[in-house]
Order: sequence, then structure tokens, then C-alpha cells
Amino acid sequence: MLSSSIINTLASFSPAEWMGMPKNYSVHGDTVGHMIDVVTWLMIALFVGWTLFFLISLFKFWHKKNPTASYHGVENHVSTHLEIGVVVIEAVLLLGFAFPLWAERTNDYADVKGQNPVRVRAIGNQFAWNFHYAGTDKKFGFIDRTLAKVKGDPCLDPTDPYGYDDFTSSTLKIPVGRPVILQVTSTDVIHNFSIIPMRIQQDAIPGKDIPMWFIPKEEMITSVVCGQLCGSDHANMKAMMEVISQKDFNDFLNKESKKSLKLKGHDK
Ligand SMILES: [Cu+2]
Repeated sequence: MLSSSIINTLASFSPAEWMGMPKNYSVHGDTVGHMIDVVTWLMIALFVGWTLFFLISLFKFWHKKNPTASYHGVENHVSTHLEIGVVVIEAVLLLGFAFPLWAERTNDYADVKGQNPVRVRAIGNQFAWNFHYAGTDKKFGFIDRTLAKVKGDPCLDPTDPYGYDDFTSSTLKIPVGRPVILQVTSTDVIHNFSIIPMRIQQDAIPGKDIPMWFIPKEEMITSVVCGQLCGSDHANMKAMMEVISQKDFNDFLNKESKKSLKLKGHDK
């Protein structure tokens, strides 16, 4: 009884969260969190093991006790067995945890596209994020990357009517409980769009719109950061993300779309 309760306590303990990883807020996030925890346990074991080995070596091969060097080296095979053990654990992590998780994510993407997802383009630039919304018509205007004039430019073709109500925001606002597909891109160098509380990140590559998706479970406010060293001010490359109610999200869309139509002179 006691041993099973100890095992249960250990299994529910998250070393990654203990070391500062924020709580999970996405539907798929617990499986990713579990994998991060298993990897963290392995790293803790390796850290403790290597530290002990270092300390034992310091004392065992102390100069005073061993005035002449040994030319035979290690004769037993403990280190070989340990190395094989680590390789086996790493193979299990990759084949047993990472691959199935990745397969699940890519398989589910087809279903998510049919579940009325919210689509937003996340545009990285040195050193900020810009979020491009399709507006109330839910259709993005034609994107022509040769039109890029400023940092984080959504590169909208001004002659495409689908783009008239498109707008951009420096805060990422998304509704709770609905799949979100973010199309991640960049207008300069490679960045990485990283939402730690949603347990997801994706490289932002100039010239490509790469989708990443998740379903936020609760209303919350957090910061989204750049996860790829991208220049001198990389550490300050962050933006706010707000998970809000569907009603608040609709109000936000309507208000910003109207503003955009007015600004571009298409509000008649
Ligand atoms: Cu960056």
C-alpha cells in the first residue's frame, strides 16, 4: 500500500513544473508535458550519475595514492553496459514517446481543419510579433511577399477584396475551447513562435506559412516568446496572448474589421 502510494506521488510529481515550467492550458499539452518530464528524469539521473563518477574519480585517483600512472586503463565493462543502457532509454523515448506523439498531432490536423478553427497568421520580425486576422469574412486577402515594406508586414495585396477587412494586432487574441491554427512566418530571419503554457512551438521561416495548432482549455493571459536566438534583442521578442470568451472574440473581430474597412475606404 505504502509503496504504491509512493509510486503514485512520484508519478504525479512533475520535475519540469517544479523547475519552473508553467502549468498546461491546452488539450494536448499533458502528453507533451509527460514526455518533457520523462526526459527531465533521465537528465536528472545522468546529472547525478556523472557528478558521482566525477567525485569518485577525484578520490580514487588522488595523486598521493597513485604516484605513477596506470597504463592499462579500465579493465571492467561497467561503463560499456551503462552507455548501452542510456542508448536504450533514449531509443525508447524517441520511438515510444516522441514518434507516436508527433504522429498523433499530424493525424489530428486533418480533423482540426474541419472543426471551424480560428486562423491567425503569426508574423515574426526583429524583434516583435505581428498577428494578421482574416476579419469577419474569415478569408485572408491574397498575400504577396514581394510587397513587404515594413517589419512584420502581412504583405496583403491591396487590390484583393478578401483583404479589405483583414487587420493586424500586436496582441494575439483567441477564443477559448476552439481549435486555433496559427500560420507562422517571418519577414526577416528565422524565429520561433513559442507558447509554453500551450506546450507548443514552431519555427518562423521567411517565405513560408507553417501551421501549428492547439485548443486552449481556459481563459487566460500569457506572453508568447521567440524560441530561437535571432539577434541582439531576441530576449525581448515577446507579445501578449489573451484567451477570451467566444463573445469577446466576436466583438474584437467585428470592431477591428470595421476599423480596417474604414481606414482603407471600403466601409460604404
Ligand atoms: Cu526572434
